[in-house]
Formats: sequence, C-alpha cells, structure tokens
Amino acid sequence: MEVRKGWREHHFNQFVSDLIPLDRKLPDFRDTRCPQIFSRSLPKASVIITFHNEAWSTLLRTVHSVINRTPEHLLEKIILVDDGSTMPHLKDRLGEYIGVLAKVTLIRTTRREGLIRARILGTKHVDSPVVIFLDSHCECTEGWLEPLLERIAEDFTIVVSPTIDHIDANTFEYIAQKYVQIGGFNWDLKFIWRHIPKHKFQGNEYKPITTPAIAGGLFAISLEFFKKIGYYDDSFEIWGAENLELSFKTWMCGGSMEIVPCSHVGHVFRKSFPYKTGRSMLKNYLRLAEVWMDDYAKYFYQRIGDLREDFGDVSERKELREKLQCKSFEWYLKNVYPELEIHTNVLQYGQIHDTRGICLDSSVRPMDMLGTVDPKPCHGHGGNQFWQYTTDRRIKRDDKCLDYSFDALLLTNCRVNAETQKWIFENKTKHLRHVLTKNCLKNAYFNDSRRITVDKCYEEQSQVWIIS
Ligand code: UD2
Ligand code: MN
Repeated sequence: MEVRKGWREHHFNQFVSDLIPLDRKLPDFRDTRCPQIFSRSLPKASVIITFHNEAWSTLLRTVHSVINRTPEHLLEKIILVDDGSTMPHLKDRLGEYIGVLAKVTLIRTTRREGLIRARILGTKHVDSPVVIFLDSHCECTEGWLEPLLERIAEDFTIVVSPTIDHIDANTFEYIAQKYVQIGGFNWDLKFIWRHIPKHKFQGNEYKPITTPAIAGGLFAISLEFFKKIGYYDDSFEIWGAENLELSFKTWMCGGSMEIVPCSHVGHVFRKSFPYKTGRSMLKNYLRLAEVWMDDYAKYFYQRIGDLREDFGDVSERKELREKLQCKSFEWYLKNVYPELEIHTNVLQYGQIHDTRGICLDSSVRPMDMLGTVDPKPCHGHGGNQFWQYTTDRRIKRDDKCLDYSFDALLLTNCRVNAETQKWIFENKTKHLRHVLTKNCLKNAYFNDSRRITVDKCYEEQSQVWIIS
C-alpha cells in the first residue's frame, strides 16, 4: 500500500527513500587522477533547487548532500524554490526544518510557474559569481563542486555539468557511471546521451570534455554569463526544451559547454513522466526552433508531422539573439555537433502507411541497439511514425535503418553498404522491395499475425505502401 502510494505520487519508490538516512554516506567515485587540490582561487557559488511536490526525503537528502560535501567557504547559500507545491509536508513543516539550517533559504512562487521561471526567480536571489542548479532528487558526492568551479574560474563563458550518476528509482542504490557520456539530440529536439566520438577520446577520460548539449538539470554557470545570454526564455512553461535553449545559445553566443568527469552528482531518473503538461511542452519546442534554428527548423517540423500550437511572440528572444550577435545554427551544427545527421539525401519522408490508416511504428530510442517495427494506427504527429526514404535506398527512423536479415525485420544501426538495409520503393506497384531477398514488405495487421513481415511479392493490398 505505502509503497504503491509512493510510486503513484512521486514516480519513484518513496517508501524506500524514506528509510534511507537524509545524510547517508557515499563512496568517493572520483578517478584517481582527479586533482584534489586546486591552486586557482575558486569563486563562491549558490545552489538553486526548484521543486514541485517533491518527496520529503529526496528533497532534504539533496540539501544535506550539498551542505555535507561542499567546502563552507565556497558556498554562498542554498536557495530552495517551491514551485506551487500542494503537498502538506512542503508547507510549514519544511519552513521550520530548513529554518535552522544555516545558509538555506526558501522562497515560494505565487503560483505554479514551471521549472524554467522558478529557476529564473531563484537566480534573482543570487549574489555569488556562480549559480548551480540541481534537481530536487539529487545527491552530491565528495569533491563535486571544486572541479566545476575551476572551469568557470578559468573562463566564465564555460557552462559545466557534472557526471550525472543514477540513483535507482526503486532501490535508491547509487550507481556511478562507468563511462563518461556527452549530450546530444535528434531532430525531435529531445535530449539524448551519446558516446564520446572517437576523435575526442584520448585516454584522458577524467578531463573536462566539450558537449553539444547538457541534460539540463544539473549544471554550473557564471551569473554574469547567464545574465548576458538572457537566462532562459521566460515564456517556456512547466518542463522541457530549456536544456537545449541553454545549450544552443551558450555555444552560438560566445560560450561553450563541458561535462566534468571528476564531479559526480547522483540523480533519480524516474521511469515515468510525472506532470500533466498539456500542450505546453510543444510550445517550448516551437519557441526553441523558431528563435534558434534558422532554416534547420524545417527538419524539426518534418519530424512532428501536423502537430502545431500557438507559441506566442518570440520577437524579444530574436532581438536578444541579434543584439548578442550570436552565430548561426549552421555554425553550431558544423562546429559543435557534426554528429547530427542532416538529411540531405531524402527522397520521401513522412509516415509509411497502408490504405487503411495503419502505419509503420517503431519506438526505438537512440541508445538502443535494436528496435522492432510494429503496425499501429497512424497518428499524424511524426515521432515514432516518422520515416525517411533516402537516395541510397534506405528506410530510416532518426539514425536507425530498417534491416531484414535471417527472417528478422528490425531497426538497427545504419551500416555503409549493408545490403540487408536496402529497399526499393516501386512507384507503380507501391511495393517496398527488399533488394537482397527480392521480397516485399507486408502488413499482416489485418491477417493472422498483426505484424509487419517480409513475404513474396504479389499484388495485394497488404503490400501497398504510401509514404506521406
Ligand atoms: C530533465 C532535467 C531537468 C529539466 C528537464 C527538461 C536532469 C537530470 N533533469 O528532466 O532538470 O532540465 O529535463 O525540462 O538533467 N519542477 C518545478 N516545477 C515544475 C516541474 C518541475 O520546479 O513545474 C522541478 C522538479 O521538482 C525538479 C526539476 O524541476 O526538481 C526538474 O524536473 P524533473 O526532475 O521532473 O525533470 P527530469 O529529471 O525528468
Ligand atoms: Mn529530475
């Protein structure tokens, strides 16, 4: 009962979290090569933690981990921003609890603002040179702060993120990352983790490494630089896209971004999404694309099909970009994120569907090795049903290719010249013919198997496909 209530309210195992001490000890996860003494004088930082209906134990464990593992002289204050929480434990009880903690202040928004405006509000209360943001379910480990501050001391235009370790949402075990990953995204503009490209990898895995984007929740930034680039777009609602807004403009407007492997902070990654955002998230993405992506916004629009939403007025944000003389999105792609594929070789794109409104659907995620392909009713919103048919005869979903080998139809990593990934779309018959086996893609949704299969070609409704 109790356990289920925790999952329902917080989308993690609150019951277990409550059993763990608020100031639990954690091992030192740093690589032995990480410096422990810093010669440069480091600037002071304030830590901002915004929360909406966070559980008591996760919120306070975050606070205690900061207090316990941050050298006194480097911490200006911890600012908790309550973003319209309704749960009773976050009212007087929280006020009283933190009232006796030195350096911790609590401010409350007058209404639910969403994490973006809540963070901006927190920033107004900062007077240290560096601001650090943490989610309200984190744990900082030994030596987490200094290597972040060191980078900013060296250059105030570097925005730094720690290595984000996993705190298991079920057991609350702290699981340190074995390999450093960097951030990225596909044309859907959702943040993804990426392996470090080989050319950046030089046996110095403990050194700060540049990243095209950050996950968004845990990072340090110079207050002056944050102000200069216009904080966040304050018309963003509730959750989402602010991480890429910050990433794009940091790079395009004269700064850079790094992941700092020597700094370890744990975060509870939830298994399900806890908010009702309505269509506000889409609004954020549209504002992001409109302001920062120039002509490349079209790839995002292709990717979301017919989804549209009123995104309000973006002229102020465009003026800001103008005023700062930021570089183009093209520059960013070329110099910072060349790994993002630009689809210049696309013959046709959209849904791949039959005449009865059934679409090829694949929910493969960028880090997955393989994905299945299933027949689902078409929804028209791109996403898992957005495909591209390319000049080299591949059928792609983001960076994955439709592959047929050993009787298995899967989405796999695209490989150069892989014959198993070649398909011919025949204009006359509307067949999608697999080059190697000469067989055809078939929709068995209405037959026995309810699957997408590959079969001998014949003139049949189940082998007729439309790409649109
Ligand atoms: C990730 C980021 C998160 C944010 C988000 C995109 C990490 C680890 N987390 O999702 O910080 O960048 O992507 O927007 O990188 N909150 C509010 N008001 C709200 C909703 C949330 O204050 O209306 C708080 C929430 O309590 C938490 C923080 O904002 O402390 C981030 O929210 P999340 O933990 O639900 O986001 P997450 O980790 O799924
Ligand atoms: Mn979070």
